[in-house]
Amino acid sequence: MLIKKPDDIKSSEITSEESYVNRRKFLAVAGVATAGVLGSGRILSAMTPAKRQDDKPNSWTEITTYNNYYEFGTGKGDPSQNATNFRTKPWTVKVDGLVKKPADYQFEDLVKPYKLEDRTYRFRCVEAWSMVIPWQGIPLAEMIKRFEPLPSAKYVQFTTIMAPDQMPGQRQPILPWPYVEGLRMDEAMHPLTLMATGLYGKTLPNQDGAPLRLIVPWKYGFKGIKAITRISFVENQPKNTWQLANADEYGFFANVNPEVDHPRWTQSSERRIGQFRRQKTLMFNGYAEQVAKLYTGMDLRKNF
Ligand SMILES: Nc1nc2c(c(=O)[nH]1)N[C@H]1C(S)=C(S)[C@@H](COP(=O)(O)O)O[C@H]1N2
Ligand SMILES: [Mo]
Repeated sequence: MLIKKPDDIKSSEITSEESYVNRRKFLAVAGVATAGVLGSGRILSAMTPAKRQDDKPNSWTEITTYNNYYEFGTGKGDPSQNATNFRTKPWTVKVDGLVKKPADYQFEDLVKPYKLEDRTYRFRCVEAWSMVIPWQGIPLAEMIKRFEPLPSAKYVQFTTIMAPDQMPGQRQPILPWPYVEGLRMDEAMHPLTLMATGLYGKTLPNQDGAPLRLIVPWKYGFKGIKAITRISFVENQPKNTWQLANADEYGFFANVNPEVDHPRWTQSSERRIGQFRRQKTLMFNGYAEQVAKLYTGMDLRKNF
């Protein structure tokens, strides 16, 4: 059956990661209407499995005007409009919990010891759109080593700044604020995991999570928490914001997995922003060779 995928629906119609509206009924109805409008050729081409398309980076404009950042609004264009005056200086990151060197680090002191690395990664949102993004940043492992976590630290929790005066979304109960995320220690220490400070070799724009945001390229985009102000080392698996909002639809791991559909849409394919043809989604977003071993023996249907 042809139904509208979340990214085929105009952003003005939905905020598709929101869990509050049961969209199933609407999707079924919209699907009937859509099938009548499209020619059968269009339907066929949309159904034909696409060849893997090139991984040419998305443009600066695409990456900085099509965003998810609910603190600045739920529309894709809202963050670029509303985050322009967000203050990222001065910026403090509190490091606490099970570490030998807990401290309040000034952003400049936090990044000073490292050479920034350029890393172009595939980025896959749980809403089934994707981009290729040339990040700049610091491997999270290098940053974590400096804090000297204790052996009892099994997970890392990240917290976004709470600034309702600057973030209009935080003045409304769109999500439980502040936004939080977590990684298992081995995921946090994996060489692919990046603490991003930049984009295309430039300072990270506010709408993309300045001054500091997480990038875990084999996971859905929501793991990439923005405007991080606290890093806590903990013993027990912390919950993330989307789990807190809707535990049936969003899990802790959020590994990109084309075989495990979201309850409301397929995850087997994706639309690369700027391209028309959908393409197949790859296991672990194409990074299986590097990361599959982190999950051996785990049931990935249960641990979604
Ligand atoms: N603090 C915070 N971080 C966040 C979000 C958010 O709403 N608030 N959205 C997440 C989601 S759902 C995605 S897809 C990515 C989007 O990152 P981008 O706008 O840089 O592409 O940010 C993630 N990080
Ligand atoms: Mo997302």
